[in-house]
Amino acid sequence: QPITQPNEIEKIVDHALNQTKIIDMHTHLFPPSFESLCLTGIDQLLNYHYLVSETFLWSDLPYETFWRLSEKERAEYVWETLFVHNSPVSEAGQGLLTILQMLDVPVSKDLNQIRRWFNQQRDVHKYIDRIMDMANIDRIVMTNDPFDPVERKLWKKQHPDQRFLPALRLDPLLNHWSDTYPLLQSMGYDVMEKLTTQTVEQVQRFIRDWIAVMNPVYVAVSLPYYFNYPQDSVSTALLDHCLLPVCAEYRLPLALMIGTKRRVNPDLQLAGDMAGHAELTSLEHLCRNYPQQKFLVTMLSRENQYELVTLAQKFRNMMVFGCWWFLNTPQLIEEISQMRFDQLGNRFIFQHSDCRIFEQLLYKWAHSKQVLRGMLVKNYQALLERGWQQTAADIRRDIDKLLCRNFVDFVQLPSS
Ligand code: RAT
Ligand code: ZN
Repeated sequence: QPITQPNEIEKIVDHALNQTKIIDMHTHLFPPSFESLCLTGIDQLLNYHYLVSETFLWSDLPYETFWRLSEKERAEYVWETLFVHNSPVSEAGQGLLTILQMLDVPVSKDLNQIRRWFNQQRDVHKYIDRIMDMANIDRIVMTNDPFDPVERKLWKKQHPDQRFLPALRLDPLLNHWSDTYPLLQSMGYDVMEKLTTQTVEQVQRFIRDWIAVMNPVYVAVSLPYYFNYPQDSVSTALLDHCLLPVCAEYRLPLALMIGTKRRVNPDLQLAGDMAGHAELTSLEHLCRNYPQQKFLVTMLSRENQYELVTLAQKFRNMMVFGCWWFLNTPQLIEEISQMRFDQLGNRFIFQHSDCRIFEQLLYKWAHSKQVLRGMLVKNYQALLERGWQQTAADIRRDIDKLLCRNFVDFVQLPSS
């Protein structure tokens, strides 16, 4: 039945948004089998690096003193600073409130009372199931770092939970070769600083070995804002001779997350990075030079979004995804996604969460979907006004593409 009334659209969009199973294609989450890497609970939530950097804005506590505190004490410090002595209006602050509200946690300014609720959630498997269920998340793509010694060991174990899909993340390889080749040597790869034929073969062997261990759905790197390709540089050579040939061999998409400016304030540790304006010609070269290679692309700088969307229009081997990191706020999600709808139609991956702690799935997706709802209603009402015959099934299909299928089809993932 074609839709005839504008008010039908809201209902259909709401229903479809509630029903559609999401695949969260970039997170830092791990299932419980990854032991210490699987993060849940209020103290972890308060230690989120977005909240930590905000806390320091209100505090003259020496950085070292903060980092010497236990995780519990740091959580208390963040809580006192941002939630007791301030109103938590930032996106990360409101996000925590959304989590508490969605989980029905009795909220007061007394952190210990909130902790009591979280302490009662003893079965981590059931707890995670409940959160994924509430957020309607079907599958979660992890970020898997073979250079992290803790994670490397954990890959010796079996990880049977099929809902968690690996992504092989190789930042150190491409971005810090001079620190990375000694690491490769210590892992048994016969490499040297100069990219000799043997070194190239050994780096390829390293990538293949980890593909065999992880069976990733894609390979990923984040790249600095000054990333430049092609260039007479190690990172160009590593891309052309090591990474891209192995991706081609396994038909693995490469995710490029472009525009980081790392360690702007190293005292903040993980919270010390920011964004920089990047240059798009490099991406253009990659897409043109490797037409068979699929690239999943997101960029960190707001100022790059317009160029990115126009470039994405030119290359079908590129799929734009998500509003990354500092762009993951309602205002910027709306601005950026509307630009994408206008120029790409429904052919982009609406969002990824970048969650590090499980409960964050609740707020990141609730906030993003709230914005999406408004845009979808507007889009379909505009089509109706133009006399377009559309059905609920059309709308459901489109929403499925934005939240799941565009990714699944692009990386050629088997359906769950
Ligand atoms: O968003 C974040 O939590 C950042 O710290 C980064 O991890 C970023 O998303 C990345 O994947 O590099
Ligand atoms: Zn991330």
